[in-house]
Amino acid sequence: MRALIVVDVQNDFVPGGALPVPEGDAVIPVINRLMGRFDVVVATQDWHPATHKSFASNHPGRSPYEVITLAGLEQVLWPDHCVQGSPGAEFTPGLDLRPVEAIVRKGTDPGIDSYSGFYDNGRKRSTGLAGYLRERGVREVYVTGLAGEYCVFYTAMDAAAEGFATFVVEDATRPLSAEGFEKAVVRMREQGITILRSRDVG
Ligand code: VGL
Ligand code: ZN
Repeated sequence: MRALIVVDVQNDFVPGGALPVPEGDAVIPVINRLMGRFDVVVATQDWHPATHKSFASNHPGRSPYEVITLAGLEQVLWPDHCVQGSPGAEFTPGLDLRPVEAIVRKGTDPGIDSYSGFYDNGRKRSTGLAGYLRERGVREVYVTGLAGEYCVFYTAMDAAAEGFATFVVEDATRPLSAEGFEKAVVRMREQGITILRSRDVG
């Protein structure tokens, strides 16, 4: 069985949102077309309380994109985004949610960020996604969505570490920065992750 993981295709991550990924909306039709080819489709949803410590606004005197130490880890400070219940946290209206069987919300602990759909950034708390996928008989995982060098990258790395054969569909993701994504691709390949185009998904 193989699963499609749709990472964080939410209003705040597409142009017009609070933390827009350039061309982020371009992934939507590609993902919609892929969904029908998978046994299981799951989506992740960045879902922060307004008090979240990844928000620069919760650190007086700090600005977005500064880097601090949070829970012992390097933390980029972000503009407020994907606040629980806000329009920016909703999936983009163009994303076809009908085939999505499970939605994993992450980033709910105000004290730590959670880029991966599997674990928080400190690897302290599991979302249960790996167990869910295993129980569904999944062995191959295809990762898509936003942003390429953050939540897609961390989700793919954890999927591989959990023993899933892992693929990243490059035209079904977009990064915040091209250079950041190039580095992420090097690390993903080292981890045995395959980067492929949607037309090459059998
Ligand atoms: C993301 C930064 C902060 C992502 C989420 O979805 O890649 N990036 N929160
Ligand atoms: Zn976030």
